Amino acid sequence: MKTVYTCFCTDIIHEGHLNIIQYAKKYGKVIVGVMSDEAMLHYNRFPTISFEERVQMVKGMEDVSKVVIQNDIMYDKILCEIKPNYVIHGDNWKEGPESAIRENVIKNLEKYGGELIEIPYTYNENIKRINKRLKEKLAMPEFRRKRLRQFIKLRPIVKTLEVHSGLTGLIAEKTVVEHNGELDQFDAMWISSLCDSTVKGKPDIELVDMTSRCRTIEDVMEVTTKPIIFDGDTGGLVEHFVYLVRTLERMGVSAIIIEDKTGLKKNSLFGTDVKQSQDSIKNFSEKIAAGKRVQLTEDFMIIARIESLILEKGMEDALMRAREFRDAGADGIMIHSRKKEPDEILEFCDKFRKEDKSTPIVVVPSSFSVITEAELVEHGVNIVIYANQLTRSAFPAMEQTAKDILKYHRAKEVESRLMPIQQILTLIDEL
Ligand code: SPV
Ligand code: MG
Repeated sequence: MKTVYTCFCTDIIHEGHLNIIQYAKKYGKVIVGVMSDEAMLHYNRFPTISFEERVQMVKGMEDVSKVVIQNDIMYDKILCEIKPNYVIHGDNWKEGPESAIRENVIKNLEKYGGELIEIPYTYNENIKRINKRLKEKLAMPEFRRKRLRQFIKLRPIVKTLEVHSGLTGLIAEKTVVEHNGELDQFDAMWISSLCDSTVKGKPDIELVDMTSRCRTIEDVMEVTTKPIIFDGDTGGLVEHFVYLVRTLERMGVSAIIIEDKTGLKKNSLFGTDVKQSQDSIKNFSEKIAAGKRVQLTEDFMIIARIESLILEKGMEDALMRAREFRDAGADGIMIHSRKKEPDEILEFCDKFRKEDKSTPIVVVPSSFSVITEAELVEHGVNIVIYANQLTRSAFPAMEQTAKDILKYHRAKEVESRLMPIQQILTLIDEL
């Protein structure tokens, strides 16, 4: 009997999936692959049920002869293993990043004479509603909050993009690329103090108050599902910090990063060009411990950011602080540098990892942007934050547009650089 293969990366079975199975069974014995969490995270939404539950769900389907695990997005390995006569898929993958998967399937089927069957993708009001409900579930505080910890476990490195509005949130949420046969997307979002201030035309000196910063979080949360890491600057007074932890935790933020500075905070990328003072280990440890004490869930993370390298206090000081802050309860360590080369960051990571195998390390490669994610993984980094690149790319583009309109006394000359209205409209989901 001939075999037909299809891969499901879904956490709910709806009529679209049933259609595929009904169609498939006409061709032979139906084998369904369940895509692993790790593979799904490269391009799909986060599963709302566990991998084991997804396997059980598919096993329970009528007309499915066999369930296998598909560990990769691409089909090379699975098709080589089971060599089905047919692969069946909805025709919705002909466009966009998923077309790379389609090409991969065709290439692999050609190797042994297998055939691809494409059937019209079922998309109706009911399926739309189901998808929307799943998305809304992912956005709920109790689901969103814990997702950063889940990502740290599932991803070699958690890729985090700065966002400061609903629109930038949508970019972090929806951008998926295909490059060299691989698909990828961002995992998490960073609410930067620098960009949240800059977009308001304010300096990054803890001037934008928490009500306003929480409003930014709300704007982002309203239209996204990915987990949020909040830049909490110094965390302020301990007496205020504990309230902030509660607020963020309740909102569904996954982590706050606070830096061991005191007094009037200036942006770290000024380094020693401006006066900045580092907090004592004792004070800062107390702040971390106070935050951990008031936290109500196991999900929320307080990450300690060490400014010793920025302030040229040396590697030993940075390492000592890392140990102390971790022992005070910090759920992770962010180490920062403004050097062009990543050497001191990597030295810190290597030394810290030698003595501590598990505390997550966070790195923000703004000035040492040469470093790749693969290199960071090699040195034990768990989270990479692209902290300001969206803002820095938008500003020059907007400024140039403004200049050109002034210059030409009309907008025609800038038109070719602009996103078509139709495209910007489709970025925004309607209820
Ligand atoms: C931010 O994005 O606000 C940060 C990172 O704190 S940095 O600007 O590099 O200090
Ligand atoms: Mg900041």
